[in-house]
Amino acid sequence: MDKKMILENLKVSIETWNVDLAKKSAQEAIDAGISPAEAVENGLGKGMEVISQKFDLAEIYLPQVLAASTAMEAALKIFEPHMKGAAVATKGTIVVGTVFGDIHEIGKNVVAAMLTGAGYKVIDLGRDVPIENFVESVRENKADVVGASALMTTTVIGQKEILDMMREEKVVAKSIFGGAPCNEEWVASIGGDAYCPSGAEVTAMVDKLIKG
Ligand code: B12
Repeated sequence: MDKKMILENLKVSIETWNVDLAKKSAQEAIDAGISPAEAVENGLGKGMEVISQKFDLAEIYLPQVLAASTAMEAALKIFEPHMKGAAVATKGTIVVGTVFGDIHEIGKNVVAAMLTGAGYKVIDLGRDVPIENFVESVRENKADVVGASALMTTTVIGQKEILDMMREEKVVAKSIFGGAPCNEEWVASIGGDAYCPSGAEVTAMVDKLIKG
């Protein structure tokens, strides 16, 4: 099967919340030498965009979004060992998590896997993480970078609260943010260092942040 077809099948597997197709196509992608970043960017992620549009138009409802997420997670599990590479963590330490009140974690998981694969020590705090836990973890682990995901307009404020608390407690690290309601203007307005729109770009962006 050619590369284009495999990417199309990955997309379709999410659109149709077909776990078996997601797993099968993920394995085919690996066998065909498609990188996990490309599979997410041009396959699985495209399927999730369709799900998102249909949800917006009320053509589908939450159970279908959840089913699509399950298919996405099943595919990511298959890619995971291939994202971990020969990671001897020497490049730096990054704390990541999804902010308090927000249970969306797929994007954050993609980012964590990409960074781990690139040789960073990633401390993944999970989802729905209290602000103080981000700050505490950065301090304890002497992290170089803090990264926070927020997927809702109601929770994106958590990204600002992390920076506010770090300033208050004089905890110093570079910061990078992402998620649907987040953009460059928002990150600039809260005094963050970088906005990252996708997992495909995160490694280069974090490399740049650390090099100063
Ligand atoms: C899948 C999904 C869910 C799944 C989540 C499953 C899971 N395990 O994560 C489920 C079904 C559980 C869910 C629940 C809800 N959801 Co929802 N969900 C989505 C959906 C369709 C896709 C998100 C996703 O996984 N995308 C795929 C990943 C790969 O992409 P991504 O998240 O954008 O991440 C990439 C980049 O953004 C970036 N990135 C993201 N974070 C970070 C962080 C860092 C540090 C960096 C560097 C980069 C980075 O890199 C990632 C990888 O490429 C979005 C739509 C959207 N436009 O995002 C709605 C969406 C986010 N959900 C929404 C809502 C309203 C909800 C619910 C409140 C629904 C409800 N009524 O219960 C609940 C949330 C409850 C809560 N307290 O959190 C709304 C939010 C609206 C708003 N207020 O802003 C959205 C926008 C849908 C919509 N258009 O209405 N959801």
